[in-house]
Amino acid sequence: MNIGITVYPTYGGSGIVGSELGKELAERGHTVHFISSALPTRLTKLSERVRFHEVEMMSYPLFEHQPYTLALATKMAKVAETENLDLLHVHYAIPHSISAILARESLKPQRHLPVITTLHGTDITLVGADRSYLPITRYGIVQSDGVTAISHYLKEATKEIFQFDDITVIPNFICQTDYARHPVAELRSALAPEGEPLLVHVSNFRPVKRPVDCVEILARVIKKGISTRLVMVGDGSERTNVEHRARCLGVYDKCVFVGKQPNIVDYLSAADVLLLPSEQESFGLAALEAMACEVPVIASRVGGVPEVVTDGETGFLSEVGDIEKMSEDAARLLGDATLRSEMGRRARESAVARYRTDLVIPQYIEFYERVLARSKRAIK
Ligand code: GMT
Repeated sequence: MNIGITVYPTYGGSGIVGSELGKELAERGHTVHFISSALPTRLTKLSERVRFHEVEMMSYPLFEHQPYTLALATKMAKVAETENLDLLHVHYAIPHSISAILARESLKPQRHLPVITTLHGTDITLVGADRSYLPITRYGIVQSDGVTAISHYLKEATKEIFQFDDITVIPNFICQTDYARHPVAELRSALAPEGEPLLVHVSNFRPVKRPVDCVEILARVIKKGISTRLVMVGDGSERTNVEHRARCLGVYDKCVFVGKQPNIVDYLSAADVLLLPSEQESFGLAALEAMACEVPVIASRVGGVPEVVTDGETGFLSEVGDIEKMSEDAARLLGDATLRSEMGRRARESAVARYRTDLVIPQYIEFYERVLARSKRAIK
């Protein structure tokens, strides 16, 4: 198949999933055309089967804001024609599904170009549910030729908010060979010079991730007499608040802020426990990546997280903001190497058994085939 994929190219789970999906499809013989405002961060290697088409924006004095949605639609239609795309697969409903539908409509006189939308979370729960965006988000979803969601929770949330339920759940995935714990002795001793076990947090530091809770947990764990450090991977609007709170709590020297990192697996391989205290999480890709690297997860019992992390088996779940319970769980894990490695082993087993690429990627391919067959039948 010739597949057009659109993602947000910057940091964020949906961009990672869309990019990794494209690479996996290419490995299975399909040709993938990424259509985006910039080269997605995970797309380090382009090839004959993985191509990139940049959306160019025309600046004009009349345009106070450049109309990206229209520029994207124009590019999608152009690539669809020149590269003979079989379908467009967009990740994140707003504005990608709207652009794809516009592209499809503009090509209608010539042919039908099926549009598939994958919902990732905040496109529904935050953006889509904002009253001002609700009707247009609903339109994008309803008008798509196929819709997938990355968790059962998200499917239910979409049903409730948009009264639309023709949604196929295809979960996020990990490549079990790329995401595996490996020796990182040098990094480990740089992060934990006294050999102490490490807490890690990986996110885009947006308020929804509640990264400040991580330093609150760190301070409480240290107070319980456990020697540890917290590695903060990523960057975003909350970082200054996190640093400020760490200073107030007197634990700033126990935190290592490493910013955005391309080699997440190295940091996970150096870590002992992942903290994911999010306010909302429709899946929790960071949890899955950690589990694949044998790192047990301490997370909020929210959204799709309980589908990924089994409480008491592969990590511990708590109510949002319950930093006391999260600290107790963290202290328990950090203070007990046997429990940690037992949970880490089960976490890896569970991640691989349920979310490995050779289980999930075929689900996307079958879904594409189903949508294509349905579209062909509708045209006849
Ligand atoms: O929250 C983020 O990190 C970004 C956001 C996105 O769409 O890029 O993530 C959402 O999609 C991820 C990939 O499917 C999920 O793992 C995250 O749980 C989801 N984030 C939220 O629901 C808050």
